[in-house]
Amino acid sequence: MFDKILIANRGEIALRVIRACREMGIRSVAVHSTADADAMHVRMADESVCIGPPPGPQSYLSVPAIISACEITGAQAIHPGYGFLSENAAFVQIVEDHEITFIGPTAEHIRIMGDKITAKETMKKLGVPVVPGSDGGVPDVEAARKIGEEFGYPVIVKATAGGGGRGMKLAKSAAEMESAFRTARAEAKAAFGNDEVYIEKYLGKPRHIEVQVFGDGKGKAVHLGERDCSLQRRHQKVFEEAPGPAIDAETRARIGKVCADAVAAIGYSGAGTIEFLYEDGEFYFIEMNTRLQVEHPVTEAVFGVDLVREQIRVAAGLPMSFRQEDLKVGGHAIEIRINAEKLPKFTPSPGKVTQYHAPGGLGVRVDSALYTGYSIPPYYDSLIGKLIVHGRDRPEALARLKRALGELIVDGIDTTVPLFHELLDAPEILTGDYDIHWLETWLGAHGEG
Ligand code: MV4
Repeated sequence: MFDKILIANRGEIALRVIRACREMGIRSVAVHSTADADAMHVRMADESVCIGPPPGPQSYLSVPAIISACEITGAQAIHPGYGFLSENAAFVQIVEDHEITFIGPTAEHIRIMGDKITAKETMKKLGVPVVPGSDGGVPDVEAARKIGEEFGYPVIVKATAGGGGRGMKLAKSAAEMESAFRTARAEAKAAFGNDEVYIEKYLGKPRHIEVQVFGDGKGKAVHLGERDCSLQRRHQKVFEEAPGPAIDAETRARIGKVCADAVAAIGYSGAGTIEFLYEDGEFYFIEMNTRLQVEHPVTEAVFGVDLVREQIRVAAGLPMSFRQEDLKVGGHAIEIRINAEKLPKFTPSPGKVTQYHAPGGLGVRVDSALYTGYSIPPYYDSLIGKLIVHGRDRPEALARLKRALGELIVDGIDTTVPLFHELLDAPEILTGDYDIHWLETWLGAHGEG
C-alpha cells in the first residue's frame, strides 16, 4: 500500500480523498493555487504544496507543477478527483512515465471513452445497448441526410470529442439537417480541434440513468446499481438519487450485469460510470465517464461502501473488498448540489461566508470544504457543498432532506438552497415522475432559468 498520496484537486472532493487516506493510514499531500492558501483541503492534508497562480492552467491543470509536487514530497500516487486532470489520458501517461501511480483507469481506457464514437463502438461490441444511429463518424451532409432518412427525424448530431452536452445539435426534420450538421462540425472544430461528428436518433423524454461500475484491472468487475440524474440545468446536475425511482430490482440486476461484464472484458480498473438514456423501459448507452463522479456518495450510502478506499486499493494492486453478491441496495439516498449562485439566473456569487453551519443527525452527510470566514474565490466552479441524505425508503430520504436543508446555514453569499426548498414541494419530485427536461421546464414556470 502507498505511504503517501497527492490529491490533484481542491474543494470538497480533495477533502473526500484526504478522509479516505486518513482512514487507511496513508499520508496525504494537498496541492493548491495561491488563491487557495486558506482552503480547507490545505488544512486537512498532512502536507501541502503551492503549485501556482489561481487560473486552472497555471496550477490545478499544470502537469509539470503536479509532477514536481509529487517528486518534492515523495508521493507515490496521485488521486485526480473529478474535473481538472481526471480524464486526461496524456497526463496519466506522463504520471506513469514518472513511475507514479495514477489512481484511476489506464491512459488507454480514458482515451477510448474520451472519444465518444470509439466508446460507443466499444460498448456496442461488448453487448451494451446503444442509441440507434450512424455507424461511427458521418463524413458529409449527404451521409447525414441518409442517416436521417434511415432512422427518422428528429436526430441529434454529436461531436465525438464532446460529451456532457457540449457540441450537440438537434435536427427536427430533413430541412434542418444541413444546418445542424454544419453547425455541429464547426462548433466541434472550434471547441475541441476535432470536427468529427456522429448522429443518433433523438430520444424525446428519457431519464438519465447511470450505472456505477468498478473493476480490479485484472478482469474482475462489479456494478453498484444506478443513479437517476435526470434533474439537470444546462447539463449541470442538480439533484441525484439512488436507486432510480423508475428502476426495479430485476432491471437493475440485468443492466448492471451487462455493464459489469463489459468493463470486466476490457480489464477496466477502478471506478467508472456508464451513462444511459432510459425511455419506455429500454436503456441506450450514451457515454462512459472514467472518473469518480460528484454524485458518488448516493451510491456509497445505499451500498455501504467507500468508493475512494476501493480506488486506492485497486490502484495499489489489492483485490476489491467486495464481490457482486455482497452488494445489495439498502434504502434510498438523495444528493443535492449547493452552488454559490444567485437565483433566479444562477449568477456566480463568490465572496466571504460570514456564517456556516452544516446539518447533521441520522442519515445526513455533508461533503463540503466551507467554513465560517472562508472566502470563496471567483476562479473555480461554483459547487460549495453536497448534502446527501439516506433513508429506509424514498419518502424517508425526502423528509430527511427537507429537515436537513432547514438546518443548513450559509450566510454572506447567495446560494441555490432556496431552489431546493421549492423543489421539494413539487409533486413530480415527491412521486419521482420526472425526465431530463422536467427541471428546466419547471424553472421556466417558476421565473427561474
Ligand atoms: C441525447 C438526448 C436525446 N437523444 N441523445 C446531453 C448530455 C449528453 N451526455 C447527452 N445528452 C443528450 N443526449 C439522444 N440520442 C438528450 C440529451 C440531453 C440530456 C441528457 C441527459 C441529461 C440531460 C439532458 C438534457 C438535454 C439533452
